[in-house]
Amino acid sequence: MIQKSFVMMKPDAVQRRLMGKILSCFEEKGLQIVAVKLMQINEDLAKTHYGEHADKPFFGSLIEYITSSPSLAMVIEGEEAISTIRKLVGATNPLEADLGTIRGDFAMDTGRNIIHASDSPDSAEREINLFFNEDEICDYEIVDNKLIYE
Ligand code: IDP
Ligand code: MG
Repeated sequence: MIQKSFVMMKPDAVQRRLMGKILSCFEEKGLQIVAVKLMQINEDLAKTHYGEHADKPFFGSLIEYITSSPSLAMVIEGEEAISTIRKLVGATNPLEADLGTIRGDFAMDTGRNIIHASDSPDSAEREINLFFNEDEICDYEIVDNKLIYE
């Protein structure tokens, strides 16, 4: 099933000038970028986005991290995009993430794990709506899809 997922390069990815490299991981896999926005996330938005973690001991430092500098918010589309992107991103703790994954290759610390990706269809829908207006998401035919999919 074709799905859309919400993906966000966190402030450390932007600061470390990794945006191009990480975007290439998704493009080279055959996924389709349908929205991109560099944005300074404010405290309210960060707290809403990470609401499920409000009671965790790391919540305060997570909000500080996510609001510290701009993030690159994206919507990425493709066959089974939500689980496929979670696999590309790798485990939450970069030291446990397999090599070849984005966190496994580019990060060292759970508190600086450079990227977010939706973990289910429900969270994808919630997060896409939280960060993007409908008219910011491009619905377009990408010509090489006939080479990517049978
Ligand atoms: P996920 O990003 O892989 O879905 P979650 O468990 O949903 O992982 O946690 C959300 C984010 O909160 C993580 O990506 C990471 O930035 C941060 N985080 C999670 N656990 C810890 C921790 O133990 N210490 C510091 N930050 C954490
Ligand atoms: Mg999560």
